[in-house]
Amino acid sequence: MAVDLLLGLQWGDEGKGKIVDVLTSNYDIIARFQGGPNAGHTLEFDGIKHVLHTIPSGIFHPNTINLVGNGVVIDPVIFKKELDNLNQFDLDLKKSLLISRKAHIILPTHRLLDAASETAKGKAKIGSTLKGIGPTYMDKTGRNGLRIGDLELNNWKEKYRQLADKHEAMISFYDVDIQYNLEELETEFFTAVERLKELQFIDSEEYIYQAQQSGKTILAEGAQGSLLDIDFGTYPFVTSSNTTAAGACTGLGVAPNKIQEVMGIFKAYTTRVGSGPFPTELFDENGEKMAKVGREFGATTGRPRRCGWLDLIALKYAVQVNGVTQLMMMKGDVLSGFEELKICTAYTYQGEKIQHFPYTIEDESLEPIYETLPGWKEDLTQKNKEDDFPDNFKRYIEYIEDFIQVPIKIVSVGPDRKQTIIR
Ligand code: 2SA
Ligand code: MG
Repeated sequence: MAVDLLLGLQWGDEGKGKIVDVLTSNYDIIARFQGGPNAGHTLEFDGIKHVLHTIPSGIFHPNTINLVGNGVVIDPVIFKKELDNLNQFDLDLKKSLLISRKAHIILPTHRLLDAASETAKGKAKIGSTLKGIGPTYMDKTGRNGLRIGDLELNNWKEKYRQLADKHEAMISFYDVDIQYNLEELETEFFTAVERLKELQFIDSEEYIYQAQQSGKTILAEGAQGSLLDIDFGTYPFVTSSNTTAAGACTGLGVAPNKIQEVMGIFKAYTTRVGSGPFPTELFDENGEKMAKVGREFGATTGRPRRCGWLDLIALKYAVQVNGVTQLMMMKGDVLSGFEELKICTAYTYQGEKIQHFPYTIEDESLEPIYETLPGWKEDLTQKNKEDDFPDNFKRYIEYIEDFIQVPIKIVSVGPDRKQTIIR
């Protein structure tokens, strides 16, 4: 059987958690392939909100296997907290949650290094989530990392010590004032590692292969968004993993010709949390309204998200890089009550009109060119079929489909599982 992908097409927070949760019943396995506790995937059902960071969003479905793939970076401390939060549910995590032996581990000193690096950068900081993501991937590609499988070896604490000592030397190199008590952090870390060891560590690429051979259905769940991809995002204001479709191949060990549907999620407007360029960003009451109605706060850090109009040049770029076969539009309900809506359909760049995503969008000369569409007043959150949508909302959807040339298969009109219209 083939593997389907579900990816965010903007700067993250498109609503991946909700859609995975809605789609889970179609799949046997939900697998995360990159990122780590920087992610915040929000699920809402029975009137309660749940935020997941490293654990895949299929975890609330009793018959689904949830796999944390080799491309993910795991902080045992945060992972343990997530497990503790799941205690209130009757879940058999020893069976339903599997971890790749090849996934890399975030050490407490990785988090400190993240903070030191950001502090040293001052105004030029990336606006990272301070979860140690960048330093951990640096150790992975630098061939120094500690992996989940190492925890099964007798000498893993020696490996740990070597790496942590190196990090301490690096922290002092940064010449910034970072206060920490490593002993306390390590006690917490070692306790969390023991909890993690109660779960199943597996050779996940073999597991995924055998699952495919036996006809199981697999959904790869992306984290962050395409514009935060280490190669194709707005570098250096990106995360440190490949968030795009190719990342699912390397982050799980799935062959490219085994990928079938590539589902791309986008918000009906745009948000970004952290630093970096954002051409359609709004600094007026329209942006404030999106932030307020859309409750746009970081699900991991609580930071307010920047808001702006939908950028179809950026969206088309993400669709191209990922090979998106179907789109899902989230949070159209947030745009109710706007007199008119702007959509970016081109940029002026160095004096010329362009319709592609250039090398850098940080260029001062880059300005969005907008089309204006009429807004709608009606509340969408109670609509349960497309026929009931206001005409101008239908027009908004059709405009996007025409421009991108990929069908929008799901329209979400609210955070709950039930507020999902399949087309
Ligand atoms: P990092 O921590 O090294 O990955 O940060 C690098 C950049 O990537 C951005 N980033 C994110 N952007 C949106 N959502 C993310 N997850 C959380 C959420 C974020 C939060 O769901 O709301 O709570 O603040 C996420 N994770 C990383 C980050 O802002 C940097 O720009
Ligand atoms: Mg999020």
